[in-house]
Amino acid sequence: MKERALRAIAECRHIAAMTEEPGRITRRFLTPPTREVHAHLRARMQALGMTVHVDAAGNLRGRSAVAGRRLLLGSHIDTVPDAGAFDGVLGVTLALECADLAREMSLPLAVDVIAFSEEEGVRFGVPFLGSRAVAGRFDPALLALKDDAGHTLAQAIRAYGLDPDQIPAAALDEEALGFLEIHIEQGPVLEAENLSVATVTGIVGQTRLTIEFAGQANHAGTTPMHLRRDALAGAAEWIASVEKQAKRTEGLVATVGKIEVSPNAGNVIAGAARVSLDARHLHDSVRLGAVAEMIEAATTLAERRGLAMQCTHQLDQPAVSMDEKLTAYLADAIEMAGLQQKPMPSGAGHDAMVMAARLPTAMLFLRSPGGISHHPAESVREADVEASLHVMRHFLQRLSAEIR
Ligand code: HGY
Ligand code: MN
Ligand code: MN
Repeated sequence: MKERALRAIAECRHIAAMTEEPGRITRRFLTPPTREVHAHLRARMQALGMTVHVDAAGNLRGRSAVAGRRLLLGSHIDTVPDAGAFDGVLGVTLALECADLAREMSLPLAVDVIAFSEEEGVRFGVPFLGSRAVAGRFDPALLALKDDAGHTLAQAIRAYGLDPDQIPAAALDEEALGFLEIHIEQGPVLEAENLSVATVTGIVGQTRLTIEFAGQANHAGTTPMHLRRDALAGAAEWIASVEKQAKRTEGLVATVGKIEVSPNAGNVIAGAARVSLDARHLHDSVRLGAVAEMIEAATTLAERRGLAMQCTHQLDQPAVSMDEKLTAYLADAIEMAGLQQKPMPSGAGHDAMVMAARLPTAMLFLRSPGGISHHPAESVREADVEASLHVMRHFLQRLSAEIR
C-alpha cells in the first residue's frame, strides 16, 4: 500500500503544477490547465480499463469495465486561488488507487471515478456545478452566471468544446450502490486528537451571498465627514458586525472573504463596495436566522449612512447527513485497519453534499497537518494516506460481500 500512497501523493503534486498562475496553484472551472489535468487523468483511467468521457458540465468520468453493481468514487479538481495540492485532487488520485485495488482483488464491484469540474465556485460564484449536473439537480438558469471577465457559464462550457444543452444527459442514469468521497479534513480536529482518518456524519449547511453598498464617491480632501455617504466605511462597519455575531453564535462560522471597491483610489471616498458573505452551521435554522439578522443589520446601517443596499443570494445549501449504512461500513473498515474510529461533521462543503441528494453517500476524512487548507501549506502525511488505502480495501471488500 505504501507505493500506492506515495503515487497518490506524487500525482497530487504533479497535477498541482497544472495551474493558471505559475508559482501558485490556481485552477478555476474549465480554465486551460483543466485540459492538462483531464488529459493526465484520462490516461490513468484508461490504463485501468475504464471508458472515459468529459460530460457537458466538464466532469471527467471514468467508467469501470467490470460488470457489476456500481460504486462511484471521486472529488473535485478545481481549486481556490493560491490553493494547496490536496483539496479535492487527493480524492481523485485515491479513487484511482481504489479502482485498481478492486480490480486486483477481483471484486464484483464496478468502481467508477469522477473528477468533478467546479466544486469551489470561485469563477462563477456558485459552487458544486459539476456535481449538480451528475446528481440531476443543475438549474439551467445558472448558465447565465457571469465570471469577472463577463463570460457566461454557457460561454465557458462552449469555449471548452462542450455543449451546455447536453447537461441534462450528464445526470446519473442508473442506480449505483453509492458515492464515496475521500477528502482532507481541512481543519484542526484530527491533528488535535492525533488521528489519521475519520468518518463524516454530516456536512454543514452553507449560505453564500453578496451585499452591495452604494453611496457617493467624492473628494477625500474637501468633503467634510458629516456630508459623506461612504460605501467602504459602511461595508467595514457591516463586516465587523458579521464577525461579532458569528463569535457570539455557538457553532456558526461567517466569513467576508472578498471585497470590491469603486473607484478604489486612496484619495476618493468609495462610492460603491461589494462584499461576499459565506455563513455555515450544522443546523439550518441557526444559519438562516443568523443570515437574516446580518442582512437586517446591513439594511439598518445603510439607512443610517444614506447608502443604498442590495443583497444577492448565490447559494442556500442545506446541511446534509451522510448515509448511515455506508458510514457504518467505513467505521468498521477503520477498525479492521487497526485505527481509532472518529465520527465528525464537516465544516467544509463537498460535492458529497450534492451527491447525497441522488444516492447513498459517505465521506472519509484524512488528517490535515497544521489544520491548514485553501493555502499552499496544505499537506498530508504519507502514513495517513497509506492508512486510508487500508481502510478503503476493507470497505470495498465489505461492500462486495453485500452484493455477492
Ligand atoms: O468552501 C468549501 O467549503 C470547500 O472547500 N469548497
Ligand atoms: Mn474540497
Ligand atoms: Mn476547497
